[in-house]
Amino acid sequence: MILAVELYKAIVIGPRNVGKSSLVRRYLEDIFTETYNATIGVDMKPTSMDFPDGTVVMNIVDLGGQESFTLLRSRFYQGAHHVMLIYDCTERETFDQIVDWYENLALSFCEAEKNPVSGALVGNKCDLKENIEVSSQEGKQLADVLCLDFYKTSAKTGEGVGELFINAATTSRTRFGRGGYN
Ligand SMILES: Nc1nc2c(ncn2[C@@H]2O[C@H](COP(=O)(O)OP(=O)(O)OP(=O)(O)O)[C@@H](O)[C@H]2O)c(=O)[nH]1
Ligand SMILES: [Mg+2]
Repeated sequence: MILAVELYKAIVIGPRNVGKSSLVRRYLEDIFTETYNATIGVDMKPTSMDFPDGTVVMNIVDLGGQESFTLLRSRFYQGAHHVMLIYDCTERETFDQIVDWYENLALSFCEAEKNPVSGALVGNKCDLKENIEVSSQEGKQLADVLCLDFYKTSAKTGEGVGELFINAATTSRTRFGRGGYN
């Protein structure tokens, strides 16, 4: 029996400095660095995941969060099967921006896609327990309103990171079945 390969595109978005690239790095390379190197534009990282009934290749598209990339970013929204929308749970300002990010994303999707946005809202840096400004309960409530799954993560300790990316593959499979780009 020949097992099919399914191809999906997952985009990682959210304000600058919230830890998007760190989450991707933790998942793909299992490392964490304290120094901040802003993503200039976009960083694409394909990865494969084996399931009992076949392989998923997921192109992880990590988009720089700086204002100056707003226009560029929206081009990479097209064709996405899954979105990971990240905020920093120690910076309320980043949580307050999430609805705007979601609306921009939804606008691009409505123009270009048949399907509504689906994915996860992610409260990162949950290891910094003393500095939490946004509770998990608030995060979960907003995720429910936006019809997204909710994850609490730490790129530093690895908490929730594997689950987040496996969820990206499994929900893409559930929604788009075999195929993706095929
Ligand atoms: N304590 C802690 N620090 C984190 C965590 N994730 C990221 N950081 C730190 O936060 C800073 C920003 O991380 P990045 O992953 O570069 O953030 P980004 O969202 O990709 O930023 P842009 O590319 O500019 O949009 C770095 O100094 C990281 O070390 C985390 O889970 N816990
Ligand atoms: Mg980055």
